[in-house]
Amino acid sequence: MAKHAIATCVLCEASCGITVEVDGGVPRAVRGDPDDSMSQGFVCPKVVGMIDLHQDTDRLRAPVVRDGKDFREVSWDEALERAAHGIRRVRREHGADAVAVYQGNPTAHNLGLLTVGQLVLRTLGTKNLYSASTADQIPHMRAAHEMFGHLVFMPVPDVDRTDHWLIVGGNPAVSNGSIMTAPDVKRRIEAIRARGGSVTVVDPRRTETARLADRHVFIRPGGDPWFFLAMIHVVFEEGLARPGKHLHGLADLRELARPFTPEVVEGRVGMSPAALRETVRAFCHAHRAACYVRVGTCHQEHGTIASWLAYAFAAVTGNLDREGGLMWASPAVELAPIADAFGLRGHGRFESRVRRFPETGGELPIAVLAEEIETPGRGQVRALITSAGNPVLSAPNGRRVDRALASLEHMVSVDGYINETTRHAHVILPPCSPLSRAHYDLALGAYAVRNGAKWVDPPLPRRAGEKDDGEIFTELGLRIRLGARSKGPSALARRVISRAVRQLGPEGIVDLGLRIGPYGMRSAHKLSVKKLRAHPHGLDLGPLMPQLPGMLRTPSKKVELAPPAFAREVRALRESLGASTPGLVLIGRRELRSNNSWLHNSERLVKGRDRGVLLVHPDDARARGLADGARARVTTDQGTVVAVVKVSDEVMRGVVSLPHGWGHDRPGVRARVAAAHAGVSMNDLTDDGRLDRLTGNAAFNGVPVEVELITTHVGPHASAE
Ligand SMILES: Nc1nc2c(c(=O)[nH]1)N[C@H]1C(S)=C(S)[C@@H](COP(=O)(O)OP(=O)(O)OC[C@H]3O[C@@H](n4cnc5c(=O)[nH]c(N)nc54)[C@H](O)[C@@H]3O)O[C@H]1N2
Ligand SMILES: Nc1nc2c(c(=O)[nH]1)N[C@H]1C(S)=C(S)[C@@H](COP(=O)(O)OP(=O)(O)OC[C@H]3O[C@@H](n4cnc5c(=O)[nH]c(N)nc54)[C@H](O)[C@@H]3O)O[C@H]1N2
Ligand code: SF4
Ligand SMILES: [Mo]
Repeated sequence: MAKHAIATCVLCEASCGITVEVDGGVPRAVRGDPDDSMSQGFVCPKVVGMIDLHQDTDRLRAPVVRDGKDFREVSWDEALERAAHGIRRVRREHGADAVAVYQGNPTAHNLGLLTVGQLVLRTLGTKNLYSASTADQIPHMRAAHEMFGHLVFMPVPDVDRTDHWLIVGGNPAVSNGSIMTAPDVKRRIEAIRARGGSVTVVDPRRTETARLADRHVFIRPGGDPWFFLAMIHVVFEEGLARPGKHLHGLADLRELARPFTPEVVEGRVGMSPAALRETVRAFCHAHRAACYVRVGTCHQEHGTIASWLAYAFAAVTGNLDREGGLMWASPAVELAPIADAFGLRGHGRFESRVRRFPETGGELPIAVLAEEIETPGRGQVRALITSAGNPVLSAPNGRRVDRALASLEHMVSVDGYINETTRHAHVILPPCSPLSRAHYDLALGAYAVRNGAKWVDPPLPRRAGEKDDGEIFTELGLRIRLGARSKGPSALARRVISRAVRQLGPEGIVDLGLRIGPYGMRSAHKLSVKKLRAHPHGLDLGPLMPQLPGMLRTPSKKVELAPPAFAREVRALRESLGASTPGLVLIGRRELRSNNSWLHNSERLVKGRDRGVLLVHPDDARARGLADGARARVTTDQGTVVAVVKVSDEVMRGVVSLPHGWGHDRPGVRARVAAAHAGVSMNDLTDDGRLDRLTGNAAFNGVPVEVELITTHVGPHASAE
């Protein structure tokens, strides 16, 4: 008899409620859960990945160790001891900084990794802490830190109550939303329009989201800081400012924006002054408007400035902390105290060894990892722990990362796959599939467009010997003897946190967090894990509520509109206005059935037409003799890939686009389906020297490239050279 288990899809930030049909312990089908309090039945095509991942025979079911080229299965005891022994040895011989850590994107969706994983990895005492955050949202975080007082205080658009949604550098119709848990974005966009509102998309590509919107305006890659400065300029010039309360630095912001008229920035932004002014007016004339920036505005050399100005634009137009504008969620388990406990706060307390790049939230930019491994001297990285990440494909200049990883003395990966990164590991510790672990959205709850809470018990039993990520890190942490040797002022705190996390476990931490949280014991909700278990489809905790000024942690207890560190950068922006723009530039894109560098081993998700095509504008194609199906060589200072061309005016003139996350044809990768659909890695082309100046975030977009015709005939697949 088939059973139906209630769960949550963890494959993206939408966190859709699902039901899984289970027959004889095997998941047969997955559907949207119509009773889910947040997603009400919505799922996207990627949801089948939850089953395919669980069933994938290439996914490791037992730990493996590598001697030479080949991996062999070993017992957990042997694998954990070997993993820990190497880490202990490198720490003993070369100090704590010689062990680096990289944590990838799925960490954000994994309760064990967000609790025990953070405890072990963020308290190792190494300054070589890296994660996908510095290839993603750290510019938003730094902006939130300076403006609102904490890195985790990133605001979200209140899409369900807005009258105008301005989307800059995000494509939620495909990504399903990011730093914004909003299942079924398409329906929400349609609802805005149905209630008489409108949606504008600003993007160098006419995206799937742009097609749902009322208006799309092209922007030159990297033009966003100038765009927002001019937007703010127009707000003041046209008397459209409606600054809300609790703001500091309004006059300074106005002064900073003064020189940046739409006419002055036109060349850099690639937008006519009329279109820019129209964008401001559409926003300001709406009763309530939300300005949403996402990864496209982060992957650039002034990503932090773009994030700051976007939030500031919302504030000066009276759309911050207001219904239908940018708001903050009130999650059932508060995120800031957890972030504090793990040292995820602040900026600039130490620097990387080689390039002297400052940390943010205790982390260094992923773009410097390779040089920290390659460069000899005290503090050189000799060992690496990766968890839920694939920097060989996801970091800028991935080929260099690939070479650097091959030179490590010791590498441990917590991952279910032997992929481009983990093939370099000496030990791989595989977690069970997401369908065999408990789930609570500890991180994403802080970025939901509606407050809610849901606890999921493991929908499927584990096979003998399987462990989840939390259990793996508990055992690894014990064997590394974490804390035993640590000294200094934070050592005691570290030991206290360590004991608390170990004794409570992930479920205990959530339970405690719920009880002391805003819907806990002191409220009418009385939330606890037990209470959530009684509501397996989740609890709706209502719309977003105003949070100012209580939540602010800035010294002034106000929203800082012109933080000095940012204001200084505006000068640089003025100077580089006239800088000549290169010929063609490359931007990335995401695809509905893909997920960064993974889920490519699911036949159901990768089948179909070749999606890894290079999009080229008709004028640029003509100038280079390129037509649909032609094979072209794409070259940067870092490398070359060969891709099949698709001519399309959906990209702006001067811009070409490739998806990231592909390139599975490297030797040793154990994922048969993915290898057969290898594609090319965009990050063979990107530059680890092009960074957001204020955070070191990878500037993946706007990379100058040359594109040349190789052959006009239709190639079977894109390939690396
Ligand atoms: N299906 C699917 N869903 C995903 C993922 C996936 O790989 N596949 N990845 C997940 C992850 S890790 C994340 S972080 C989120 C990201 O979520 P989104 O931010 O929505 O992701 P993208 O589709 O990359 O959107 C970025 C947009 O920025 C545009 N862009 C590029 N350069 C610039 C620029 O300089 N300025 C402006 N204004 N726009 C620019 C691109 O054309 C693109 O449309 O998606 C998540 N969801
Ligand atoms: N050029 C370019 N590069 C980019 C981007 C871009 O837009 N353009 N986007 C960037 C962004 S936004 C991001 S977030 C990064 C993502 O970069 P990464 O986080 O480095 O890479 P992912 O592809 O998400 O790799 C996820 C890995 O985690 C494993 N995994 C999945 N679930 C679990 C789990 O529950 N536990 C464990 N232990 N492992 C798990 C998978 O098997 C896979 O190996 O890429 C960045 N790189
Ligand atoms: S949008 Fe798709 S991938 Fe994202 S959580 Fe929902 S079903 Fe899963
Ligand atoms: Mo991401």
